[in-house]
Amino acid sequence: MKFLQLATLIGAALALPSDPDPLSPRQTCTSPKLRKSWSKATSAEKTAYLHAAVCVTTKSSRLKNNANATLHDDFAYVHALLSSPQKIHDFAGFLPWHRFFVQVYEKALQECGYPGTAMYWDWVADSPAPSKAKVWDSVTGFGGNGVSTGDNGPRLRVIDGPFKDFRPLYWNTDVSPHWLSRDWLPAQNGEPEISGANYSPARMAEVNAQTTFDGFRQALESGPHAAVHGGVGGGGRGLGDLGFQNASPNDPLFFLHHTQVDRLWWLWQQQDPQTRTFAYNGFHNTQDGSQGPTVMLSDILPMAGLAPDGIVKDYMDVKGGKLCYTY
Ligand SMILES: [Cu+2]
Repeated sequence: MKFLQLATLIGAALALPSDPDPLSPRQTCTSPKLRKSWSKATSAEKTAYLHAAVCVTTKSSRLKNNANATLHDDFAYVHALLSSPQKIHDFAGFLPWHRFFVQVYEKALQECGYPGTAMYWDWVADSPAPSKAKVWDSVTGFGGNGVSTGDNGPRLRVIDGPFKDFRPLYWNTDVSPHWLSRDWLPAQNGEPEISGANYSPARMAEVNAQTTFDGFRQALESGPHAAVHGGVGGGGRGLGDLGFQNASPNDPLFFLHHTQVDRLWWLWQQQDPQTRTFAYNGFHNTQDGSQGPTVMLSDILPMAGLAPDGIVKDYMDVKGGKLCYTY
């Protein structure tokens, strides 16, 4: 009896609110989960990931704004919705927002029975020959380049791999069902296909040389990040989902691309964790192109109903706030 009373008292003392004031001290993260490179994962791990990623394309929508939408479609819809007007790209919020977005997708995979964590495509390592990357494997990957099949409008259809029969619903926020598409940029002027020269180790070293958060963000977003989108998705031709910003999450590879972007930010933070983990600066976008207000760690990260909105400060430290992982 005495023990029970004591246990009850201790229990009451430990019963902290489950979701304290978001600006209060961070939750602890004692065993961060490791996020792996696709090229280093085992076949079993890759199979489990792909199985869950296919499951996400069959689960029903959380947003319920279209009867034919799936949970995967929700990701493309929310990303497009928050891009016009622009709330998630072309300013400091790009990095924490996409970190949050990857985490929401990682949870969706886990709700589909996946026991692992988000994985990344290390396109810096693969930049000399991007078309040889393991992510394109037709069995233990996402399938390869699209081809002209005549049944996909102008878009090039992905015809192998687990997503060959996947039909994303949206293009922008418009209902526009189509087959998943890719349109690799060819090798040219002696440089690798898929725009590989633009995310080489040398290019990435230039990005890493940036010493301010927003300098780094801008160099990464408009440099290697954009080059991968364009390289896989057809650049200005835009005949592949990943190549058009407001359709890009249609391609499940988007999340491996953005986990890599997230990892590169983490690597930059790790060069000087004391000053860089919470380094956040720059200005908000405005619709007329003028300079908006200064960004703050207390800014909201909107998720438009796909998940409860977040706050920037909870997405700066991969081992704090709402996060608990490492690379
Ligand atoms: Cu984006």
